[in-house]
Amino acid sequence: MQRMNWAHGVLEPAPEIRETIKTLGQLEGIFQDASAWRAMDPGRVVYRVQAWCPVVEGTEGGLFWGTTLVESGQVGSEYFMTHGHFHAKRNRSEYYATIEGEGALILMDESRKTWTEPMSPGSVHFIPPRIAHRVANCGSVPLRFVACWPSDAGHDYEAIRKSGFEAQLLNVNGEPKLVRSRT
Ligand code: PAN
Ligand code: ZN
Repeated sequence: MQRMNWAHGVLEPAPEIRETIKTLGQLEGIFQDASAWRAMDPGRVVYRVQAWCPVVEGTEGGLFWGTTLVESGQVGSEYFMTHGHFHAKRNRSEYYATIEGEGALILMDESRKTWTEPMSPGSVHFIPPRIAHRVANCGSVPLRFVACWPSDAGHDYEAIRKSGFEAQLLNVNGEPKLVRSRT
């Protein structure tokens, strides 16, 4: 058994809880405005993930539980966001549920069609099979959400590193707007 602190949206530290931090420096090529990215502190934390993986990664039939905290911020006009991925086993799905903050779940299918679902405290999101997913924080406080995904889903980050998402979530006159990078 593990314990969630629901008020803070975090798992209580325990030897079984894996914690990772992603800094701007580790997210090269992810944000659209490369010169804005270069001008920022590479050590600045963009998001933190906790994962409880009670079975060995790759095991069929198990589930993992995680929390993510995306800091508030922008690279140029693009909101701070997670790297984003397809699941390596493309037919594996996932739930996200928001605890605190305001943002958007950005989804993209294999034909690169991209859309968003607004995230706010209490929103629960089903990420269907074969859909790439990432989360942007559009607010002024950290965006915290929990996730539950199959232990054999795996993560394909390479597809996103190579081709990105079809559209970026930008701050346009103070409002989040999905702007297509290609026609
Ligand atoms: C989540 C994500 C987490 C961090 O647990 O892994 O929010 O995002 P990236 O993995 O894109 O860096 C999940 O979707 N697991 O499958
Ligand atoms: Zn996922």
